[in-house]
Amino acid sequence: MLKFYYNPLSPLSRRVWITLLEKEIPFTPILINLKEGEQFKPDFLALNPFHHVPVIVDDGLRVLESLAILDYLESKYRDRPLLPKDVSQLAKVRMAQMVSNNELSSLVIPLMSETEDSPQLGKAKRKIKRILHFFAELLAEDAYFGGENLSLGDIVAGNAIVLISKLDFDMSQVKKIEQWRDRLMQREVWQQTQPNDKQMEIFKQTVQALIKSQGKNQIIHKVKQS
Ligand SMILES: N[C@@H](CCC(=O)N[C@@H](CS)C(=O)NCC(=O)O)C(=O)O
Repeated sequence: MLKFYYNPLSPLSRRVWITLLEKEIPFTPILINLKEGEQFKPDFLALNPFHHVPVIVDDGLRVLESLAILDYLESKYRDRPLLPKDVSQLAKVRMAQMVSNNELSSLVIPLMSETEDSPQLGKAKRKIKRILHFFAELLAEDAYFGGENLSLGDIVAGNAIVLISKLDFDMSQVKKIEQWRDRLMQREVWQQTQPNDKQMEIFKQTVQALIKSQGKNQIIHKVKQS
């Protein structure tokens, strides 16, 4: 059976976790305790020399990098497709994925580390708002980025948006995105995989400890590579 190396507090693991569950692919979860440094153990480094979760091993094939894993799962497991056939819908799904990755993900760091009066926090919030308006434009009148059905774009972008909401960003500024987020959160798989308040607290403390030990720019750089 497919093995899934993950940590439930890792937003990038969650992309893969949600995809596995939404596609109803059977898997064995293997928890990697990042706080205890299990990602640096030789057995795990043999799977991922860059010491990151998520990783999957399927039929003897090891795949790392969350987006590469999503593409692999979609190509191999054809049931419950998460990519639309229509080319313009597909372009929207890909844009949602890439904008989340390249523009949005790193903005989580200032939300967790800057004080209310910091100019960096104001700048991050303004950029998030710009991204939300762009997502609203992509969604247009559809329920999801891929049209009427959930897509990989919704999983990647939605996962980041739910996290940002949990960091007290006011989503009601862009109603269409707030409603889309609520639509995602009505799905059983999303309720099952999103962190509760206690887990969010642990996540924040872990990121703050990383910022303290490695510096904010280093962490932002790492998130940008995700
Ligand atoms: N580009 C990778 C990044 C994965 C990544 O940064 N994972 C984090 C958790 S969200 C991790 O494993 N951090 C532990 C470490 O780097 O030691 C991906 O998209 O899969």
